[in-house]
Formats: sequence, C-alpha cells, structure tokens
Amino acid sequence: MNMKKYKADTMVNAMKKVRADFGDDAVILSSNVVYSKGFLGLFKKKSVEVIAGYDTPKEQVERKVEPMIMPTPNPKLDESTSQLKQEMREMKKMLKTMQHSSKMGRFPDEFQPILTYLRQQGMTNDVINEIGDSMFNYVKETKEDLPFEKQIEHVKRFFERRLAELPFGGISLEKKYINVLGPTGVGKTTTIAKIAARVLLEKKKKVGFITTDTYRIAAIEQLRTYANLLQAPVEVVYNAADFKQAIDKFADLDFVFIDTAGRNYKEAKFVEDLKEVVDFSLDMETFLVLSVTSKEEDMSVIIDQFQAFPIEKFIFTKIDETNSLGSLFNLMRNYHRGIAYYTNGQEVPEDLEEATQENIIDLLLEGVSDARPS
Ligand SMILES: Nc1nc2c(ncn2[C@@H]2O[C@H](COP(=O)(O)OP(=O)(O)O)[C@@H](O)[C@H]2O)c(=O)[nH]1
Ligand SMILES: [Mg+2]
Repeated sequence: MNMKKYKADTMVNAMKKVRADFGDDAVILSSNVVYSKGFLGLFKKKSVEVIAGYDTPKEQVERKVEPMIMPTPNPKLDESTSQLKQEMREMKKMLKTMQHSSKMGRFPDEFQPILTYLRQQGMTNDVINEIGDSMFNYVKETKEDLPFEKQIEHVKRFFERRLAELPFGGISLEKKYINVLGPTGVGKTTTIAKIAARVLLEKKKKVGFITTDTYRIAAIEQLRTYANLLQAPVEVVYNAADFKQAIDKFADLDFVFIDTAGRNYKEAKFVEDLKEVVDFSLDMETFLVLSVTSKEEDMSVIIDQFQAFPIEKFIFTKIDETNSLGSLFNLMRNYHRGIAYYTNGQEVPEDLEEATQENIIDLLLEGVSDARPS
C-alpha cells in the first residue's frame, strides 16, 4: 500500500488533495485536527492532517462492500431446529443485504457517481434507492436528460422534501433557560460557551452559566475560563437546593445556560439524578449534543437513552473532523428532530453555525462536485 500525509485547512480540502492523487479508491488511514497555540486556549488556528493510502482498486471495492460472514454449520447442532431457524434468519438477512448492496446496479451509469457519493456519505440503501428511483422516474416522465449538475439539484429537492417538516435554527431567544445534554466529550461546554458568547456579543443580553458537571474540577475550570472571558457569572450546583438558589441568584439575567455531565448516561439512574437536580419545568429549551465523529448506531443508542428528556433539536459537533455526514440526515429522519446548530472546530465563539434547512443540505452535498465524472 502507498501512503502519503496531507495537510490542509479543512477536512474537505484535505480530501480534495487525497482525491487528486489517489482518486476515489483512497483509504483514509487516520485523520487528525492539529491546533496551533492560541490565547488562553481560545482563538486557536486549526489544520487537518490526513494520512491516506492506496491499494489495488479490486481490494478497495471488496472493502467497501459490507463483509458478510457465512454462518459456520455446527455438526453437533445440525439436527436442532432452533439452529436451523437461526441459520435461516441469518441467510434471509444476508440475502436482503446482498440485494441492497447490488441495487445501485439497477440504475443507469450516469447516476452511479452521485449515488456512490451518497453511499460514501453514509446514506442508507433505502434513501439511495429512493433517490435513484426519483431521478429515473423524472427522466422517464419528462424525457429530458439529467446531467450531473441537474442530478445535484434533483437530490437537493429530494432532501428539501424529506426535511420539510423538521424544525431548524438556534435558540428561540424566548426562553430564559438553555440546557445542553449529551455524553462526555462531545463538546457541550465548548458549544454553550459559543452560543452564550454570540447572545452576549450580538444581542447584548446578560448571560450566566449553571453547571451540574461536578465530577471533574477541570470541567468546572473550563466553564469558568469561558465565563470569565465573557464576564458572566457561573454557579456550580450539586443538588436541587443549589439549583433553586442559582435560579434565584440569576433572576435578573436574560439567559441562563445550563451545562450538564454526561458521564453516567448509560446507567438507569442517570435520568432520575439529572431530573432531580435540574428543574425541567422552568421556561427552558433542551438540546442534545452529538459528535458526528461517533458511529451512527452509537448515536442512536445515545438518543434512545436521552429520550426521557424534552429534547427540542440536535446540536451536531466536530463537523470538521469527518467527511461523511449521512448520519445527520438518517438521525433527523429516524427521530423526527431538526438541528439547532452545528460546530466545526474548537474556536470559541467562531466555530458555530446556526442550522438552516439550506445549510444542512449544502453540508450533505459539500463534496459532491468532486464526484462529477470527468
Ligand atoms: N474538532 C472539534 N473539536 C471540538 C468541537 N467542539 C468541541 N470540541 C473539542 O472537544 C473536546 C471536548 O469538548 P467539551 O466542550 O469539553 O465537551 P463536553 O465534555 O461535552 O463538555 C474539547 O477538546 C473541545 O475543544 C468541534 O466542533 N470540532
Ligand atoms: Mg463539559
């Protein structure tokens, strides 16, 4: 395998360089976001380092197709009907996967580049087939050509229709309390610092912070550092009484941002404990923060575990660390939730975007022009 290291300002630009050298068959062996020194850990300059490798195209194709392991027949249980039933189920599942993975082949060659791009983004087979069918029917009905540029427009319209019902956009500015939930390390603290800084700087509002993340001193210090830079007060709360006191103390603030811990979210008691401390009946908006660097299945598990809270929308972080964003679309569709913000770096307050249907669709199709057939 040939290997090469690339450095660029964004993941998309790094991927462009990789594609220019290796084409679509390159494998990303590792990717890293590198930061130069900044002021108090803020306003750092970032760049992306990618190590890419290239194998023979045949090996690549094989790697892209989901590996399917044939169940090994067990001679001891050969006659057991339950074993047979199990094998039948596995065979059925395999057949279904095989049908799905070969289905792109039923679409015309002209559609393959865009459909392959969508697959690389992590779109599900169902979505890819729907898009393929929709383009196919369009050509059949209108008898018009659908060149690559028009295919992109067609896919955009498709996403618009699918996302039409979902809410997008940041905090409403109508509710005083803004609460962020999510596992440790996804970027909750950094993200509320970004949102609070925007509200303070752009809307000239008085903001404060409450943190219930009392497990790590470093987590409290991190929030205090951001709060100090914004000259905003912070209250650390350990229980419901502390929370009530903090609320009283912040009576004259416009917005209060509540930072929570996500360390024990897998434990059954987590929901109870958090509901015990934070008064969710207040005039409050709650967001679930997810990092797009997580696997989609893992994000689904996290969402299921946070369903007990009144989640309004998702916040997706670390967009800068991945180049496949299909999971955003899949999760929005599966859980009927829109997106409030997405974040694309560690810089506070810069690396935060309020989500709109349009910019999310643009993100999903960000690298699509690289898939244009030459
Ligand atoms: N690359 C990247 N890193 C981020 C982003 N958001 C947060 N981080 C980093 O992720 C790490 C964990 O963030 P933190 O806010 O402490 O997460 P928390 O545990 O959920 O509160 C920190 O190093 C952040 O700088 C982002 O959008 N992109
Ligand atoms: Mg935190």
